[in-house]
Amino acid sequence: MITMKDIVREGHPVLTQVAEEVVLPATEQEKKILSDMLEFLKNSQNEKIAEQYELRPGVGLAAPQLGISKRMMAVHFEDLKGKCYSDGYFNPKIISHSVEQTYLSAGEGCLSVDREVPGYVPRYARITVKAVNLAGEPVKLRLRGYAAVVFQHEIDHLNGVMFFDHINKNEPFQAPADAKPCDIELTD
Ligand code: K3U
Ligand code: NI
Repeated sequence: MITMKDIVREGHPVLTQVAEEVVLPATEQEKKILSDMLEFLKNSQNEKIAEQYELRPGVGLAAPQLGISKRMMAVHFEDLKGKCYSDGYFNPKIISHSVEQTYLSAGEGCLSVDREVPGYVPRYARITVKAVNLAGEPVKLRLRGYAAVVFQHEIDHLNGVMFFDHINKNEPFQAPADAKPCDIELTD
């Protein structure tokens, strides 16, 4: 099973590289890695298992975070409406996105970053992603709000981009123009 000791930390060159496309159909070894990544996320959100193995909770994980420079990512979370996203993806690609941006009001964290980095991370509010899932099926996902943020965080890892690369250095808490946070219910 994957534990925190398998996760590379900032400063490792793989986190700044553009990962290679996976030649599809994926090999059994690639499918096993991706399903282990999904299992890690489930374990990390299970209180008992996380405590036993000292796992930090995560909602997403990308293969470069394991030192593997391939375009594979897994997610495991529920959005604010309770919709569940739990799968692994090969070669995810954002094929369209909104002009409107959003951000998480508490900023973002990363399992490869052992420190708090304060500031808003501007993200597209809505994206459409094409990928092949763990079952080998081509999928087209229309994502908004929190789900869009999680996928953009993970796809960034496949492009060698870290969340703090997006934070405004001079004004870290300056909200992107016309953007609303996606984790707070706004009444008007
Ligand atoms: O955002 C996290 C979380 C964990 C449990 C419950 C609710 C939220 C933990 S940080 C996280 O999951 C990163 C994982 C990473 F770095 F390995 F990719 C992904 C992330 C996506 C979007 C926003 C913040 C963090
Ligand atoms: Ni991350």
